[in-house]
Amino acid sequence: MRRHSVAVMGVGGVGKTTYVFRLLGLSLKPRTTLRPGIYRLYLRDKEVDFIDVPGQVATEVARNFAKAWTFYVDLMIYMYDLTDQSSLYAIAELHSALLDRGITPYRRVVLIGNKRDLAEELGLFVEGDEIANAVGAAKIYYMSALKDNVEVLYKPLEENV
Ligand SMILES: Nc1nc2c(ncn2[C@@H]2O[C@H](COP(=O)(O)OP(=O)(O)OP(=O)(O)O)[C@@H](O)[C@H]2O)c(=O)[nH]1
Ligand SMILES: [Mg+2]
Repeated sequence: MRRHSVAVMGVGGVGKTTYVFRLLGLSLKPRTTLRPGIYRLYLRDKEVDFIDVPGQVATEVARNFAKAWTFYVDLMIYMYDLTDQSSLYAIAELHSALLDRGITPYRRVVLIGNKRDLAEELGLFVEGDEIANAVGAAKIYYMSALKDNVEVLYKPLEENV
């Protein structure tokens, strides 16, 4: 079985751990992540190590990632909150903080705009195209890690690892 590594990064509160827990089939409600976590999950014939890092601000997220994982990942998932423009801009900052640390961070990168349910409710939907281009993301996924069916949540993995 081939092993793959995936990391999800974004500033505090965008829904990274919620996403990981849903992929694992856990019904726990996460608290603020305090230290990096690595979770193993299985995707058909693939074994995937999934890295979830804490951090309130971009530079801290980059630092935590560097601590947890010093070599490259197959897939980097940058996540932001669709209702929070600053969480999207933080991705660009996060990205350059990683490059500054001399980490060649990934083979492939995608962007997830999370909290789609909330964005629709509030009528506030921050589109990610520009930042996706800036960081070289292959694709953008809009979803609700909290409410979508798990098949929707698996798409970024199925299509990119
Ligand atoms: N409405 C809505 N809330 C969400 C969604 N995903 C996550 N949340 C909520 O957002 C809050 C933060 O979620 P977490 O998964 O802890 O966020 P995180 O990115 O892991 O945050 P840190 O661990 O601090 O970096 C929680 O209250 C979640 O229930 C979503 O898709 N929709
Ligand atoms: Mg977390």
